[in-house]
Amino acid sequence: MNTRTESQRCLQRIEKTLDTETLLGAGSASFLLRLGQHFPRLYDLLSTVYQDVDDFDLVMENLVRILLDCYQERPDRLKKKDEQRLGDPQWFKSENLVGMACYVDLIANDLQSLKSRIPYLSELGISYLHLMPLYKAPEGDSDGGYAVSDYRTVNPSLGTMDDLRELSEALSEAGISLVLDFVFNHTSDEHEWARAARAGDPEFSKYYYLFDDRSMPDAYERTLREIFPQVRRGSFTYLEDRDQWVWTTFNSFQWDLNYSNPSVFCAIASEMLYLANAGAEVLRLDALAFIWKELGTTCENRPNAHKLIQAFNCCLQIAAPAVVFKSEAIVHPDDVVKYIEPEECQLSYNPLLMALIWNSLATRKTRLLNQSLSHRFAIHPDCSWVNYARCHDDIGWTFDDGDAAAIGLDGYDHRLFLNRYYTGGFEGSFAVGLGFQFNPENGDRRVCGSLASLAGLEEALGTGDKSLVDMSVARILLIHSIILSIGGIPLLYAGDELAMLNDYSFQEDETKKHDARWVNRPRITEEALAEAARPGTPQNRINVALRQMISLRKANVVFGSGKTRILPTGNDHLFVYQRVHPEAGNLAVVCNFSDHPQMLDKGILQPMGLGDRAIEQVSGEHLDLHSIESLKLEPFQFQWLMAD
Ligand code: OTU
Repeated sequence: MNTRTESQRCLQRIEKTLDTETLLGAGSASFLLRLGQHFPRLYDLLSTVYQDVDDFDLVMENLVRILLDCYQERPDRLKKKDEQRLGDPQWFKSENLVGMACYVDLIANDLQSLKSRIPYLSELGISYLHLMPLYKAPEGDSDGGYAVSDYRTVNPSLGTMDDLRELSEALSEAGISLVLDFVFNHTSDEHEWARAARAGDPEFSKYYYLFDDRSMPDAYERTLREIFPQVRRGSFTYLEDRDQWVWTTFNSFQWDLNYSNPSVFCAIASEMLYLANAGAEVLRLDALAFIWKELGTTCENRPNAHKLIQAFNCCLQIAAPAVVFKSEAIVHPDDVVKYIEPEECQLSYNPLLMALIWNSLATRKTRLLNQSLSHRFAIHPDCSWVNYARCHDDIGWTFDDGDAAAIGLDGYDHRLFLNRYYTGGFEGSFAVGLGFQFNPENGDRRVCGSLASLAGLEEALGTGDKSLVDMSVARILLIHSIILSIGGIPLLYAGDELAMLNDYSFQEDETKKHDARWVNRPRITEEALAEAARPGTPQNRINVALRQMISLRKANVVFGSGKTRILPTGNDHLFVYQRVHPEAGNLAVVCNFSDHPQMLDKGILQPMGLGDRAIEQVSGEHLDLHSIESLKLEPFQFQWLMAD
């Protein structure tokens, strides 16, 4: 029997047990319709992953019951949103979307007081708000909330689930989409599943990877990458009380879930839909690359990880279709794009653009940026990048060594240089940053620091040299100009709109001092807001210009649904791209990464359809393109050009 008929047979059986008559009467018609539409695919995906499971039909029956329960619990407001989004599936491609990521307790005190920050966010133009994990988590170090002890309970210091629901409604009324983390690779060791496993419960022991001796951990570690080598060497943690080893890719208190067990898939699907029903419009798939383990491989980006993510997406299509996935794959660019499909993740962080912007600032050259993006920027037309320069994490240099080799760079050496450049080991560097997770085995390390400090503002303010301050301001605006215009959802990290510097207070905190990423997670203080509001300060110049760029973006569809073309310039310091839109016309963005003026040959601009006269959108300046031979760009200057 082929899987199509098998799935039909299975669905018919399940529908019989569901009593569809009553369901239709109870307003579940659209659920049944969508179940019929998506069940064959869901069956197909899961049956290949779980082909060795005996009672597979029972797994499917259990899953459909979970989906139905979640659908029935879904608030009417969100069911309306489902219909609305199904009619406008590309809503996230709108120029109107501008994102921010923040910790609830660092931008406000708790969920209640965050409500009073909505006017601030709206006024800045924010329409997509990622609240860092706000769930119940261990006291003390919880990896910034990424060790979840209960997906259905808000961390008591931040409020309650009702507060979260209320906030999501208030955000929605203000036109802001709520983004929540779906931390599904691991739970904290305090999650009730982990506690049960630790107590020897046979069912929950199968939720994790527990080993009685080192033989399997050793076998796996032969091919694993170490993610947090400064926390603990290897990827396993010894549990003294049980005399067992548990798989912990990240911190020792984050236990990896065992997705080879279909009960884990079903249990997590239920938690996922609970978050969807709390009002999340986007779920950020944390550490999604790691969910499938296979001996003899890196246990990252495995084909079955993709199948599982697609299956989770299928569950959303059936029970909460307003919700989209954002991939957090901070991995090799070839692997990043494999998660980006309408049926898998509609959105994805763009870690390559992020890393290459910092590379170009350090080297003043755009060759690697051009070389890489010219063949890597284009993704599925129904999906979108989330472009960011800084986030709550470190910077990893995830460019491709082949792209580096193509312009004569050795990837390994170049990463060593970048790490030195951004962590104080390179004389003359403008950047102030900290190293993160040094691995003595391969010399690898990553970089932490706030956007403003890494771009030179901390150093410049320290010297008091006005020209250095001006340069760092220009660098910071250059970075923002790119993420706002290159195509995709721009995502600011809270505090970057105020050009906040590194926050070293974590070094005094016992629960944080071993994790340098806290240097780039500042508390938004009244002082920082005042500094950015005071005319003439560098923070104010940045804030004012950023606000202006955001409003320009939101006023022109060319920033939304258009297409991007990266253009070679013949000048190693310039980065030029074009946004093409059938109705709005073309936008040409030209960026100078050099600390010297650079000339852009007019021949590059000519085919962009700007005509003889152009307007630079930010300054409003008119340019006569007819009478010039080349366009002059000041150090770190950018221009957004459109036909006059
Ligand atoms: C994510 O990042 C989160 O963004 C981190 O804040 C968490 O600590 C982590 O997962 C665990 O939940 O290691 O340094 O290669 O880079 O998934 C960041 C992918 C991380 C990893 C990424 C991970």
